[in-house]
Amino acid sequence: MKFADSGFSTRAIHAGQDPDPATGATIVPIYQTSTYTQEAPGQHKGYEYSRTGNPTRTALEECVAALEGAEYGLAFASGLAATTAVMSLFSPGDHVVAGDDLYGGTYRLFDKVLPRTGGLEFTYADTTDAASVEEALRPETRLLWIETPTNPMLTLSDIAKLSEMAHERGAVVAVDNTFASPYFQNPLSLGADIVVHSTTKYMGGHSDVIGGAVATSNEEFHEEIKFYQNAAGAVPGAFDAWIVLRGLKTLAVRMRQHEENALAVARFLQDHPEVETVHYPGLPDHPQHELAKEQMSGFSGMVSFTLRGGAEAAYAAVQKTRVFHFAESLGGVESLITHPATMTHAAIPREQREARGVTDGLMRLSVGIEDKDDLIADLDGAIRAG
Ligand code: P1T
Repeated sequence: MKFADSGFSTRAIHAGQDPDPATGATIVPIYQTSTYTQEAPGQHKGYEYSRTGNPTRTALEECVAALEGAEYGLAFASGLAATTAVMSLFSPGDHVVAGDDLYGGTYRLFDKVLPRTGGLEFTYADTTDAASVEEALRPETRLLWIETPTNPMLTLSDIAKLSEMAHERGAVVAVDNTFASPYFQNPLSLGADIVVHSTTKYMGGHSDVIGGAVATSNEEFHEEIKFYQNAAGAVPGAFDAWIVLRGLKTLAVRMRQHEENALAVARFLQDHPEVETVHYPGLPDHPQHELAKEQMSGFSGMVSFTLRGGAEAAYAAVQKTRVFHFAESLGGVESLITHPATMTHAAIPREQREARGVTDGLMRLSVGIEDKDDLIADLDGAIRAG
């Protein structure tokens, strides 16, 4: 693949993005077409119908693959559509071990949909602990699903160690890399087989699109997932593919600023008298700080915390920020504050949720790239007022 040996930003800006062959347009055009005129039966320029393939989507797919160091990339209409497509590799009776601290929507898909429609069986394990995963693996386990860092507790799982263990037991390893982005973590290089992204988040980067992606270097998995992409049809439109592609061009500079701001915010919260706990892999007292330094090249931009005043103080605080918007989602240039228990993780039963730390008092920050003094002042005001 062209630019495979180039640096990250060169790949982000150029991979899959040659000048348009028809016009020379420097920027990949938005091929807003559903179909392609053919010369004769079986004779066309590589595109027949936009569910099957679209040149703007192809550019995005090649760029995603390049950023993950993968042979192949596929783009989807959402992160959950990408996750669903990965699950098409498996058959009724297959067993999946998944982390017990996942995005609530992923849990809902695993808990409520895939057992019924795909006949898959799920066991949830603490993937921060290899022994817990080992115990959950069965002879019929075909997939280990890891989210790292997790949403919203920001715990890390050892991708290399777990991949080795799963492979020894004949299971495939898929990693949801949404929180790290390909800039800070490349799971395939650590031994995973498949990477999944919600491109809605850091990759798109501007809170203006819903999308997903899958990357792998395994040709068989790629062909099967690509077949499913066309057969089931949850593809992004050309404009959505284009807007993610445009976001990718600035991914590296955005991620560096997200990380710098998140570290400043996490340190500020840690020293704040009203704050009870702070979860950020970049803090030296984070339980997997050493692992974060090993398997990630940065700590990304997500921070979770609780206040001494508990849920009541949290409810007050989320209504008082002015720079941080109280909203779901993450990874955009603008800062967001989220209340996972009632928003992103409401689909998980309370007891299960609270066992992993997702209490009514937990707040999650997607630290944006505004001026960090403004972010800190905003939080300080909201916490004190709360
Ligand atoms: O929303 P969608 O593009 O379908 O992506 C789903 C998804 C998958 N994986 C992770 C780790 C995620 O965080 C998400 C979506 N998360 C949110 C909307 C959120 O606010 O946490």
